[in-house]
Amino acid sequence: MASTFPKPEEKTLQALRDVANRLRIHSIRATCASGSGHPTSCCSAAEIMSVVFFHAMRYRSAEPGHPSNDRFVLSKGHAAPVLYAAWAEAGYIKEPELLKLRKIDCDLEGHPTPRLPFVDVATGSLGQGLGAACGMAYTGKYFDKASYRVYCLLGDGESSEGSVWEALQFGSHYQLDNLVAIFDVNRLGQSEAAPLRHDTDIYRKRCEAFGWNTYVVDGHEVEELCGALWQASQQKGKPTAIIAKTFKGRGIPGVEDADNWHGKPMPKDKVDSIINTIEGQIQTNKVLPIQSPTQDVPQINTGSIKMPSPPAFKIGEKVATRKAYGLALAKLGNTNTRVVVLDGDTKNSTFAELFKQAHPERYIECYIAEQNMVSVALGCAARNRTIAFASTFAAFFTRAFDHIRMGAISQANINLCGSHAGVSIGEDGPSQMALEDIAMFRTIPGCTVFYPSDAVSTEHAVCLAANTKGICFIRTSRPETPVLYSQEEKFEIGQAKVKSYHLFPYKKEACVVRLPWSQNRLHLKNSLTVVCNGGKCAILNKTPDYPRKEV
Ligand SMILES: Cc1ncc(C[n+]2csc(CCOP(=O)(O)OP(=O)(O)O)c2C)c(N)n1
Repeated sequence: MASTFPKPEEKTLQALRDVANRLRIHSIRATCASGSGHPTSCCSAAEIMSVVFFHAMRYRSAEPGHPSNDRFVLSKGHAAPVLYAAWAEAGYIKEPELLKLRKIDCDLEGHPTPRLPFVDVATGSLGQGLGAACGMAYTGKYFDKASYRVYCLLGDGESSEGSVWEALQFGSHYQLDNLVAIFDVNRLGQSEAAPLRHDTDIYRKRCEAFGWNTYVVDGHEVEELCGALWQASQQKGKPTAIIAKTFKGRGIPGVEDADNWHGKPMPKDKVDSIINTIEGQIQTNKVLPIQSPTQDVPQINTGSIKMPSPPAFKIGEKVATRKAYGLALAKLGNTNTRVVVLDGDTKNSTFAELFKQAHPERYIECYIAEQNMVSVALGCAARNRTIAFASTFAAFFTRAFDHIRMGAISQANINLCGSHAGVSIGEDGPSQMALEDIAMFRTIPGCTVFYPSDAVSTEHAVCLAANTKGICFIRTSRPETPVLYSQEEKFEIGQAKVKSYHLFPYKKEACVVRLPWSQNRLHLKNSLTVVCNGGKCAILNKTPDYPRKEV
């Protein structure tokens, strides 16, 4: 530690210890009342939470979603009760509410979701919080150019997830010195010890190798935590990792550091004596002042975005929909400076590069780490700070399915574009061919799926996606295809257009029809039912003949 660290006064340190013990008590009581939850995972993190929330972070406790506030991401989402307890200590949640944890009519869910204004991204599927925190830190540093900082708490067991290391790589590559990752190294996972147990030196070496400014501390010593967080605030050009050695179930006699206590509330007949023991260590009721944030976040507009001009394509002209996507993004970027684009080293295939050429300062290269790219997009879009579009081959989004699923639980507004859809990429072979993607995205609650059939409808899809809440998926194709629509054509979500259809004999009882817009089920005037997966559709009804019809 540098000698200039302004050591807090002893009474402040004691107050931080006391807050930590109150966080333990709240977590134990709440999980006991709900009969489920993870009190031991909360207890290991109590001092970390106390120091982060009541010493390091700057925020308005009455306005948890304020854009100038520092952000906190609880990546180990199962420790939600300690997060709720911190907001109760900060005065935002009323203490009795904590006892409604996990009840059907209470927003204090078992794992945090943005139903709560102090939660930016849902967590609970481990390994995803740091990627989102990277997106928030990138947005703070490069788009908002504001002084808010981002804190992320991870479990040690959680750090076995590869996506954690994708995020660590991203954080140092982009020099996110406004980002702090805190590893709660309590030795234990769910069913056994985490692989590195308490070997904090290996964590340190790994984080340093990933380019992070790294400190190892005793995670139950508030002074050490204050020191490491102060050091982090002084760092330029590197994110900070704090490896905090802790004990799971800290403070609970007979449970601390013991196996088989993960995800178990304390037995009801033992709770009073456990709480008495912890209360016995509390010396003060001192309320610590919370530092206010610097209000330097710019005013922005992320609603009602319009294209500056109609599509410039001519009917019959051959344009790949993937290229139309890139052209549309570049155009959209001209009208709104909060449009940002991410891609996973495929920008010359997805044509996201056309946006990069037009607006290089708003393009984020995420390299070949699709899970992290989705999480970074979620972080960028949190608090509606940006309108984020992220692209790769549609096939590769399938490996980020869980991140996309969590994005829906996060109520996120992000736009994903998958190129090289379907068999039309032919010679590249099946590894590059997106076949399952459309089914995958259609399982995501609230997701809008666009499968445009030409350049004009692609441009409209981009603009509609930018204005549509929830996750949007735009599916583009590699080959050049003829433009079908005029500049004036209007498009709406949920409305299919039948530009023309040609029924060709396929089998006696089925035909093939081409439709311009993705639609599940279409009842044509002549009462044929069409089931469509993208542009090619099968007619299910038996048809006596095979009409051709232009509409
Ligand atoms: C991706 C994923 N896999 C598995 C789980 C189930 N799970 C919940 S908590 C946990 C153990 C987490 O251990 P650690 O990260 O060390 O956190 P601790 O509770 O020890 O603080 C597991 C396996 C999960 N929530 N997410």
